Amino acid sequence: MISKVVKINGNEIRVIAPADAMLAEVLREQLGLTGTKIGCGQGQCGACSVILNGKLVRSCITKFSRVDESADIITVEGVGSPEDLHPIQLAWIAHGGAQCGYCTPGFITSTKALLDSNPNPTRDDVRDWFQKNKNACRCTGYKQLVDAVQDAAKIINGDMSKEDLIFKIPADGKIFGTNFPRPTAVGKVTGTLDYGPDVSLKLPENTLRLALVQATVSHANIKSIDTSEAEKMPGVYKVLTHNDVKGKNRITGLITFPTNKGDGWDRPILCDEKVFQYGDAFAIVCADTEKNARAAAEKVKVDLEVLPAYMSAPAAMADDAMEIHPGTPNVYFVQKIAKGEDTAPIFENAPVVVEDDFYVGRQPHMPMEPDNGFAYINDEGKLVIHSKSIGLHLHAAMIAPGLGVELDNLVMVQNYAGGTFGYKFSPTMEALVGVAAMATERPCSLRYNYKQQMQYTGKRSPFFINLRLAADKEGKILGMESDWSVDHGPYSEFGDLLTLRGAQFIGSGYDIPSIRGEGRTVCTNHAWGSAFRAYGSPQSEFASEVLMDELAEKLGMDPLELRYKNVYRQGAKTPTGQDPEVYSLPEMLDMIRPKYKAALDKARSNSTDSVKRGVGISVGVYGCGLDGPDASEAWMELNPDDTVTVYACWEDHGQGADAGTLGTASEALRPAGVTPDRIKLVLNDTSKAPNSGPAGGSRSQVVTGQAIKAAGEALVAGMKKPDGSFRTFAEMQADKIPTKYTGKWSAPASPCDENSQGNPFAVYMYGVFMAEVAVDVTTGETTVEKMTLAADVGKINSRLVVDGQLYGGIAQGIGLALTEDYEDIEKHSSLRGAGFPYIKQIPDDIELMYVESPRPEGPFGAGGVGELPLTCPHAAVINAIAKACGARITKLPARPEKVLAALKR
Ligand code: MCN
Ligand code: FES
Ligand code: FES
Repeated sequence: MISKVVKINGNEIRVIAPADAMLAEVLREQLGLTGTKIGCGQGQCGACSVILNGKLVRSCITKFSRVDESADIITVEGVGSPEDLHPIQLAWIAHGGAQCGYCTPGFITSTKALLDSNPNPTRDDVRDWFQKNKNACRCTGYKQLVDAVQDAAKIINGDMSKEDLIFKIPADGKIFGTNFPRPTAVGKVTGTLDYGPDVSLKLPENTLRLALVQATVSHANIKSIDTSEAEKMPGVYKVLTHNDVKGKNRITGLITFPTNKGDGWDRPILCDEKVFQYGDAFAIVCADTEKNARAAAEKVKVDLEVLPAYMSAPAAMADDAMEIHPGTPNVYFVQKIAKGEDTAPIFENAPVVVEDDFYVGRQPHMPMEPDNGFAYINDEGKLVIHSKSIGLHLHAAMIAPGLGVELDNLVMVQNYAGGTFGYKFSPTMEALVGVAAMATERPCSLRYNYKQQMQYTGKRSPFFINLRLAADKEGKILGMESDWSVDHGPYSEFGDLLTLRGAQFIGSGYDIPSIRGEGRTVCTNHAWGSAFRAYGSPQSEFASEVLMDELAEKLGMDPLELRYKNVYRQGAKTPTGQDPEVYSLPEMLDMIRPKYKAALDKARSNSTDSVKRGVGISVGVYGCGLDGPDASEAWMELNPDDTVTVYACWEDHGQGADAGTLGTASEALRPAGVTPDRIKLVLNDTSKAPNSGPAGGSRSQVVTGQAIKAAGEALVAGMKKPDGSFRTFAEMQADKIPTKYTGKWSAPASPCDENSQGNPFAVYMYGVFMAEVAVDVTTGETTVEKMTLAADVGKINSRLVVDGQLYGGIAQGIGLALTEDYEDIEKHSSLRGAGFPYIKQIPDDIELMYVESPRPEGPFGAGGVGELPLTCPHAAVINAIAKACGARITKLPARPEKVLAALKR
C-alpha cells in the first residue's frame, strides 16, 4: 500500500492505494470518480484521459505509485458540472459531440489540456493533438468534435458567448427537424451519466465479481473440466460450469426459416461437449474481487481433444470437412433469388458482361466500452439482467430456456451503452451473469477487458461473392447473376436472415430486370457472426458497386453516368421485385455531379508521379426494419403535474434513442401544447416499458417512431375537448377519461419468398457516396482526403443526430475499406491491431447533403438513418483507388501491401 495526499479537482485528498494500482482504478474504484472511463485499458483509446500536473495522461496506464505527492489532477468532474458547464462541454452538446458518450470525458479533458496550452488551435492543431494523445471515437467520425473545439476556443477567447451555443426551443414548440440536443448529452459531457461499469462499482457490497475461463483453441471436444484448484484460490465463492446451469444451457437463435437445416439451439451458455470458437466459455469464477476471480480462472484445468478448425467458409465447405455441429451440415441454409426472366440467355447474348470475385471480411465493431453487465434476483424473486442489450425482449426469449427461467420471471434492463454498432443484437454475457446470479443468489457482475471484447463477441460475417453483370452497349443493365457464401462462424442465430440480405441488396439501387443467384450460410470455427451496422449490405453492395465501376470501364463510360442510367426511377423494381417507396437516387446523383466533376479536375491536376489522386462513386441502399410486418409498441401517460411520460424499449447503442423518442413524442403531442420540457422518458426496462422491438435494422425511428406517434395521437385525442382546447390531468380525471394510452404499429410489408421476392421493407434509405483519395504509389498507402454523401433518410427528426450518424458511419466505412479486420485472432485482438481509425485516418472534410423525401410509412415522413452511412462508402473509396492508380482491389481491407500488389498486377 502507498499513501499520498494529492489534489483532485481542486481538493486535497489523502489516497491509500495498492502499490500496483493504476490511476484510473484509484479514481474510479476508490474515489468514485466514474466520469473517467476505461475503454481499451491499454493506452490506445484515451477514454481514461485526465490532466496530471497540467499534462494529459492516460490514467489506465499511469501507475498511481508514479503520481507524485501533491500532484494536481483534473478529471472530467473538475472541468465543469451539469449546473455549471464549461464552454468545452457546452460546445460538445451543441455539436452533437457525444453520441454514445463513452469517449467524451476523455475528449473533454484532452481538449481542456489542449486549450490551456494553445488557446487558438487550428483544425489541424486539434487533429494532431487528438491523434498524438490517441483520443479515439467510434461514433462521430471526429468532425463534430473538431467543430466543438473550435467553438469552445471562441467562447474562452471571448469571440462567442455561451448563449450562442445554447439551443432554444422555438416559440411553436417544434423541435422535430431541428438541432435540439439529446437529453443525455449533459450527463455524457460531465461524466455524471453512469454506464454499466459505473453502476457495477456502486452495487451492494455482497456483489460477486466474475471471471471467465475461455478457450484458446477454435475447435475441440471437451474431455474434462477440473475446477478444484480454482475453488481453493483466495476470495473465490464458487466456480460454475455447465453443470450449474439450470436450463437447457443453450442460447436459441429463434429460427423462423423452415428451410434452415439447424434447429437454432447450437450456442452453449457454458461449453459442455465441444468448443466451437476461440474464446468460448467453459466456466465462471465468482469471487470477491475481479482480480481474485481472474487469478482463479487461470487455475481451472480443461482437458481437450483439439479438432481441425475451419476458419473460413471455403474451408468448412470442403468435402472432407467434419460437421462442426454433428448432425447439421456446415452449409445449413440456402437462399435463392429469381427475379424476371432466366438470365442464361441474357448473358449469352449480352454485348457486355463483367464478372469478378469479392470479399468483405470480419470487421470488428470496436465500441469504446467493452462488453459488461450484471444480474441479481429482485425482491419479487425475478432474475434481473442489466447489459448493453439492444434487443431486450428479443434477448429475454433467446436466453430464458437456456437459463431455466420463465419469461415472466426475467427482467432485462439496458444500461447506457458506450456503442455497440450491432454486436449487441446478439446476447453476449447476459446468460453468463444470469447463470451466476441464479447459482449464487447474489448480485454478479462481469466486465470484459478489451481482448475479451474482441475475442468473445460477434463480428461482421465475411461474404465471398462471385458476381456477373450483363449490359447493353449503352450501359443499360440487362441481368445479374450472383453467388455468395456467408461465413457465419459457429452459431446460427440470424445467419439465415443475413444470407437473405445478399439477395435483397446485391445490385440494389438499380433497375435490373433479371436476376438469378444463390447464397448459403456456412458454419465455421471463426468468430460467430453477429449483426454489424448495415447488416449484409456492406458485403453485398461492395460487390455490385465495385463491379459497376468495372462495367463502366469496359463500356468506356463514366461511372456516375452509368449509375445515373440505371438507378431506380418510376416503374423500376428492387431486386426483390418491390416498388421503391421514393425515387430520390437520380436527384442525388444530380446533386453530386458538379462536385464530382470538380473533384475529377482537382484529382487530375494534383496528382504527381508518386502520389496519384482519384475520385470514386457508390450508391447505398438499405431497408428500415425487420423483414415483413415488423411491429412496435409504445405507451404515453399524462401525469398529475401535466407532464407526459413516454414508455418504450427503444434501445440506445449511442445513436440517440433519447433524442428519437423525445423528438417524435413532442411532434405528436404538439397539437395539445405539450412542450418538450414537459416530456419524460422511461426507456429500456422490460418491467416498465413495452416491447418496442430491437434497435437494429435502422428500424426504430420508423417503427417505434410510428408507435410513439400513435400513442401520442391517442392521448391528444383523449385530451381534446369539444371546443378544441385540451384537458389537464385533473380534467381528464373529472371526465373519467383514461390518462394512459398504448400506441402500436405494424409495417405494411411482406417477407420474401423462396426466390427472395416480396416487399420486405416499407421504408428504405438511399445515398450516393463520393470519395476523393490520394494513393502513394511507392508505399501503397491510401489517404481519404474528402468524403461526400447525398442522403435521403426522409424527414429528419434530430438534425444533430442524423449528421452525427452519417459522419460516424462514413468513418467506419473508411476503416472497413482500408484497415479494419479481425482475421488473425492474436494480431487483431486490440484496437490498434485491428486497424481502428484514429482521427488522422478520417478526413476533416466530410460534406453531407440531404434530400428529404417524406416517407409515406414513416412518422411525420421520417425514414431511418443509422445504417445508411455504412452501406457502401468503402466501395467509393476502393473505386477511387482504382481511378487514382489503376489498382483494383476486390478483397478488403485495402492495406498498403495489397494496393502495391494490385499495382504490380
Ligand atoms: N433519426 C432522425 N431522423 C430520421 C432518422 C433517424 O432523427 N429521419 C434519428 C433517430 O431518432 C435515432 C437515430 O437517428 O436517434 C437512428 O435512428 P434509426 O435509423 O431509426 O436507428 P435505430 O435507432 O434503430 O438505431 C440503430 C442503428 C443501428 S442498427 C446500428 S448498428 C447503430 C446505429 O443505429 N449503432 C450505433 N447508430 C449507432 N450510433 C452510435 N453512436 N453507436 C452505435 O452503436
Ligand atoms: Fe486508457 Fe483506453 S487508453 S482506457
Ligand atoms: Fe465517441 Fe461513442 S461518442 S465513442
